Amino acid sequence: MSSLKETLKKKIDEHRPRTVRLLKEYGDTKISDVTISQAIGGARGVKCLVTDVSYLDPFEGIRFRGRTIPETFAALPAVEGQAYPAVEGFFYYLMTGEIPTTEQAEEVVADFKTRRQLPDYVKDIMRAMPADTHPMTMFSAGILAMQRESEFVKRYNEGMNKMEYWEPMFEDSCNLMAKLATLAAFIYRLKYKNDEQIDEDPNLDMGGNFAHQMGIDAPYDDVARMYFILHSDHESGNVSAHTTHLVASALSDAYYSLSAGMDGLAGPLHGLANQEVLSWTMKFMKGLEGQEPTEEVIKKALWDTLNSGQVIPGYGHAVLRKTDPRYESQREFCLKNLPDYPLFKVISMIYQVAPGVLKEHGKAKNPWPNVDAQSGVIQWFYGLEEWDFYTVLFGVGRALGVLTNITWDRALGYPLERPKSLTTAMLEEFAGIE
Ligand code: CMX
Repeated sequence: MSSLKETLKKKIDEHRPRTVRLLKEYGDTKISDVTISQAIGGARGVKCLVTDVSYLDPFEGIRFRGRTIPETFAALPAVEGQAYPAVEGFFYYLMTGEIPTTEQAEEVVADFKTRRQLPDYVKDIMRAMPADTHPMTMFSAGILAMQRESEFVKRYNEGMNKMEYWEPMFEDSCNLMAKLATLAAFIYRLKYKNDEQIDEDPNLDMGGNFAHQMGIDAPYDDVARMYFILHSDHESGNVSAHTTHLVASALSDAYYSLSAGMDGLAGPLHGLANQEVLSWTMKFMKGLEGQEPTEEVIKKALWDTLNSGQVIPGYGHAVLRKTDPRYESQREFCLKNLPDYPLFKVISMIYQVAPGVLKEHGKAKNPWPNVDAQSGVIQWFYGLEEWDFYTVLFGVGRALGVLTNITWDRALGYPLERPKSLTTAMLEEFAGIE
């Protein structure tokens, strides 16, 4: 058994009694009340999900397994000669809560190398899709197409004991996780580079091989590592995580669940916002017709967007009430690596102006930028200008968190998710409306 699987098994065995005890002895303890506005308003703030993989504080931002973003990057072993850790080592950390040693991280890197080849039938399906298909549709379809490979389904059909569910879920998660960057690069080369595919490099980890198969030079390998890790998890209530968890709760396997989660990520209020930010900014710059952008013109463009009833992409958040640390982390990267890049300067100017505009507008509870406001500029700088591909990158990263979560869902025996609905008339009755 691999070190990752063995450690995970140990953690699961240690954790199970905690969940059992909470259910048996404290099952009736109240943790949340639900108001009418929460029932109508997307369950905002209702505490009814459990995850130990990450926690999102509205003011501090995300912690992965208890560590902030800088603490996580500092704690994980970096890839030899590189600034960022291997994505595979981070996967070990998310799954187990333990920082892997260099050897343990390298073991996952080696294991994923044996799993990352894309089946030919997936390539055929991608090639059969119309040329104008959105890359997120291709990504989700590619994941779904591989469902026939599911170990969970095989074992379930053989009559597996409930206590063992986590194991094939973990295997499916590893098989999928290893293939996602390969699938993403394949889609990219198919869609934008005339289907001129680049063979994998068996010497490289996920981030390195992704950059290689995309055809983008260093330091894009480190950019990929940073990007995938930053986008991995944002506790359980966001649309992609919640969808993946919900679908998996029906004992649907990891392929069905992740494909559904990616469909949620493809919405403009969620992961697609990274493409929206770039398309908004490029449209704005085109409108300048070569003139230098100023805060005044940016302000006007933001107001034009708001006055036409649209949202400012990359700003606002359902939970956060400050600048997203994932934004800050990417901003620091830009300040270090591309401080004078004109597009970064525009993005920085928007950061100076947009919060004030949103405050004045008075609707958004959080006027500060989220992860998506900063990510496109980095991709653009390194030559990835096809912004409709950006959400696929988010998807590869997000899979790290949601696949970890559904493995743990099966380990802890979380049941079918089934909240209760009420009718509008019932709400009116609660409200005392005649
Ligand atoms: N621009 C304009 N209006 C905004 C806004 C923005 N960036 N953010 C919020 N608002 C508006 C909402 O549309 C809502 O308006 P209505 O009352 O007319 O419906 C009002 O402010 C209150 O919304 P909220 O409670 O502050 O925010 P929500 O929890 O409802 O929504 C989010 C959160 C992210 C969908 C929203 O801020 C938004 O649409 N942002 C722009 C899209 C975006 O960047 N999404 C990416 C989020 C991160 C990610 O998941 O990738």
